[in-house]
Amino acid sequence: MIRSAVTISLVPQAKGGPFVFWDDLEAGCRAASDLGFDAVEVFAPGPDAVSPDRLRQLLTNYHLQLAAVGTGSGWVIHRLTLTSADAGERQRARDSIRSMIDFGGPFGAPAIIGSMQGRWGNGAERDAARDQLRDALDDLGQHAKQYGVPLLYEPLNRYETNLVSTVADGVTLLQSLATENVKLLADLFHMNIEEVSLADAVRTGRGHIGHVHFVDSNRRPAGCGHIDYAPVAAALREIDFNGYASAEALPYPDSMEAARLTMATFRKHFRPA
Ligand code: LER
Ligand code: MN
Repeated sequence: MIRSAVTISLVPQAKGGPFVFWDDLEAGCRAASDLGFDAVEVFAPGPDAVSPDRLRQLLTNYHLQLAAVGTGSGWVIHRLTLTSADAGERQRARDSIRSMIDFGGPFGAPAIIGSMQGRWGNGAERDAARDQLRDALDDLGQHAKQYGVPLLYEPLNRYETNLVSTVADGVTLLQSLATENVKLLADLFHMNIEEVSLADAVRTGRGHIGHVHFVDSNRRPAGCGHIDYAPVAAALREIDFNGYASAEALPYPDSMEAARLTMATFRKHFRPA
């Protein structure tokens, strides 16, 4: 069954970014629970921002799962990527992601590699960057295995990376890895920019899609742009996707309303009466 999740950002440097709830983990969990979400996806400044005990207590109190954890603070705060021209930066990027895998893993939550993949150029050669990305995904994917969770790799639109921007290229990348423990994150905002057909792209990702960022064409909450969700939802069911549709969207018009609008669209397509 496809489950619902909503993002909570605890990273002040990410202000203006596509996260529904901000700054206050408990308030975000309470709102998510009140609105009927199954889970929260947490974007934290690092693995020490929230103690595991506190997180467990909040998840228990509000009857929520941890859907996934972001790793992008390594980029947003420290400007690290897995494909930097600088070997020390690449190593620190890997260490930073590994620490987030260790944070989410005990909660059954996979870590997401999105902006931490970086891009080639600026001193980084294209083929070298691709090799570095593959090597890091193999290493970190295997590391995640001990927790029984995959590592999530997210193709991003052309303005955010020049490495992998479509589901098809993501599948090709995954097939070139030694590990089978890396899954794709299909973000409907990025896909709306890059794919010919969202539903066809979902079908191309059969067996590889592990998580969905559920958001509209303009990065507002699902239902506030021009994505036609019916064929996307049908394709996700057709490929037997049973992960999270997680609202990574702008807090438009505000956090609470963004979460409410997302839930209405989620229910319409994934919980029809
Ligand atoms: C970035 O645009 C994005 O979609 C995030 O999920 C990446 O970490
Ligand atoms: Mn995303």
